[in-house]
Amino acid sequence: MLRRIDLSGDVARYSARALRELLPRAAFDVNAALREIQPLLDDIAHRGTPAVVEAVERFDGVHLEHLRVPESAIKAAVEDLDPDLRRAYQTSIDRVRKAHEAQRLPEVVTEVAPGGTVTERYVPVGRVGLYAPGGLAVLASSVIMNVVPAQIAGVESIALASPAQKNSGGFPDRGILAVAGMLGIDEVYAVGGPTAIGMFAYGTDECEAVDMITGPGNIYVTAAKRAVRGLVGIDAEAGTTEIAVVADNTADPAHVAVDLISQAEHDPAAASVLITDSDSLADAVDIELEERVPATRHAGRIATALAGEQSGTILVADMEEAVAVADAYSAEHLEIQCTDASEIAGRIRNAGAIFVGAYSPVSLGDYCAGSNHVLPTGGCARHSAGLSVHTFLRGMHIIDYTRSALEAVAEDVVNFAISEDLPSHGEAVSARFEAR
Ligand code: HSO
Ligand code: ZN
Repeated sequence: MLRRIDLSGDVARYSARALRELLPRAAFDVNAALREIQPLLDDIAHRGTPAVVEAVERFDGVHLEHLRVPESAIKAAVEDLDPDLRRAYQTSIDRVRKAHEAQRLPEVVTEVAPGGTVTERYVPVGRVGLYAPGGLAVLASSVIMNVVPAQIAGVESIALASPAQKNSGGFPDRGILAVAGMLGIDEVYAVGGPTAIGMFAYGTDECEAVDMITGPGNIYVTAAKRAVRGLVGIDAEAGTTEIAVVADNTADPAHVAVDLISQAEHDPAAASVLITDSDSLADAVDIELEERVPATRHAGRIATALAGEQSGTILVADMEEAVAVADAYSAEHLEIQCTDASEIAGRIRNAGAIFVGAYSPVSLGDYCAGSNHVLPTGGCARHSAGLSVHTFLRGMHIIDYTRSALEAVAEDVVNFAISEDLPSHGEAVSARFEAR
């Protein structure tokens, strides 16, 4: 079922970059999507609300009198929640809060020289727009993953946008509304896709412009975020989801298979990659996949994702090669299902998040582990982290020197400035100590 790429014994011959070229990965042409949606963004920038209303009508088939969802609809969604689902939402919220509390950054004052301090202060972004996609799966869990870190960071104003659903009376999905209500978010817009990104970035008379936009979405949402970046801050660009599993012959092939299937369920373009030193495990996983995929609810897109260019099994000689391949691939989600899983996990440098051992599947992290599920895709885990409290904080230096502290360093500033042919920079310091 999964195509095989046999690198066993060869891994050390390649640089990480060359290795990356050999590994499966989906092509993701954001700039082509950007060309398609630029006129929409320009229209929203110029005409505001009417442009948003027309776009919602065109793309979602819903005519909105107001973009903003009334608070009564949010309250009703919370009240109507099935008790079991409410408990699941609450478990997720509680655990995500608990784990993200650890990401708070304290203010640090450093006395660099006697009388001269530099303070590292973290200031939350003022207003954030969170996007929760509709599409193939409407993900209420993503609202939790975005809102909780923003709230812990201290963001004062949080707006949420999610596509109007035809079968929800023109409101966003009820699960999304319910989670928003449970999190205390009352500013919700029934606007989806790149339209929502334009609305947040440029602002309209109904929705004040934001300082930062976060949240996942399809390639058009990603393209829109790329287009407005700079005008507003954005989190990392989200691509299609991916899972890599490092497994040896002690792994349970059924566990590996169900996890590969779980993320393939998101999208026909999702990537499921197995990295193993065991031919027999690779065969057993293939057998499990053959048996299980047809019985899944979304068999069509799962089969497409698993058979796609972006998925496959990478055969390696040993765990050392497995670690090198996993690092080169830099998966959004990396599972380690082998002996000494936590030791192997400790050697990994590039991954959005690492799921250790037989009982930490990615889908636990998608909902209820406490970890964040907004993670870098497409190899971006080499240089970027997932969404966190830090995403919503800006470090700021506060510089406070006394007269004598400045005087003590004045000569160094003057000499440095002269060397750059910027003598007035030096004079700004020395003038303070000249007799007048
Ligand atoms: N695996 C997705 C997140 C998600 N899964 C939400 C289910 N719901 C990207 O990390
Ligand atoms: Zn998922």
